Amino acid sequence: MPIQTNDLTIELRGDQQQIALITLNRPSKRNALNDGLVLALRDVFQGMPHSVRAAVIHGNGDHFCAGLDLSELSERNAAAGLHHSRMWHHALDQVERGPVPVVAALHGAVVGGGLELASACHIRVADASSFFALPEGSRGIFVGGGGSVRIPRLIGTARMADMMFTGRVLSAEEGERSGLAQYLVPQGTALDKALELATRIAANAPLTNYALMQALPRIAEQPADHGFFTEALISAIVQDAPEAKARVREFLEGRGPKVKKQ
Ligand code: 1HE
Repeated sequence: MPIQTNDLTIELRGDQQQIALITLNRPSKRNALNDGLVLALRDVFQGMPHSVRAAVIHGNGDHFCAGLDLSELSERNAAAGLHHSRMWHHALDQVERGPVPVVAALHGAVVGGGLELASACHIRVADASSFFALPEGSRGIFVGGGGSVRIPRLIGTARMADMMFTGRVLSAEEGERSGLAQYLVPQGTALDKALELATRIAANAPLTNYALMQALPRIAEQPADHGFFTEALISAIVQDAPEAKARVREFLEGRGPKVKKQ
């Protein structure tokens, strides 16, 4: 049964309700993120049902997301702006470091705060209609939803600076080539592909997914020597789980899946 919270819908899918399909549902405003929608995103991830093992976020209508709702920007002073940005950080942190891996299904505009939201997800699938931009540069503002941290990790500082300095709009192909999206699929198929990936992710041992979400990004920020040590700790914990032992045993007994060329 779908749960409706303002402009955000959550629907549980799969035979064990293990997939959460989260829909930005404000198509008349191109899914622009007003405060209510950002807070609803936070609440959805904080209150994720225990059955859920992976989530997909997509946008209703012709676009994934037009970014910050600019109509709420005008009267904000510096202090309010600071708190507003921190509110976005907190909400998108629930996506990135929250309970489950998240796949973003992208189409149409993935711009400004919409790109910041997509960057907080763990995998991005773009269909051929997708385009990526950071119009903050030309609007006289700056990213405030974690984009300056997350986007350079995907595409590098130089590409992000180019997008903001020049208003460059990347096509779906350019987005995929530069690292904004990990999958490029035909128009209209991003959601299907994202659901397929989420179903695969949901079948992993939960501790493996936990390590990928919590340890991998932290290791990437550590000096190499610390990273190797953290890796040893987390890999020891993950392999100790009964589920890991059972999966390895299945393979050794000829029952586990082999790695197949795609
Ligand atoms: C909006 C917004 C919005 C659309 N805030 N209302 N983001 C931007 O600078 C992108 C601004 N939007 C656009 O460039 C275009 O709307 C799109 C390329 C996304 C889509 O174009 P289109 O032709 O399909 O739609 P439209 O006719 O431009 O917009 C339809 C309606 O949505 C219209 O309202 P209406 O009442 O006249 O029907 C638009 O005003 C409204 N709309 N986008 C408010 N963003 C944490 S900091 C993040 C900082 C940022 O994200 S800055 C970048 C903001």
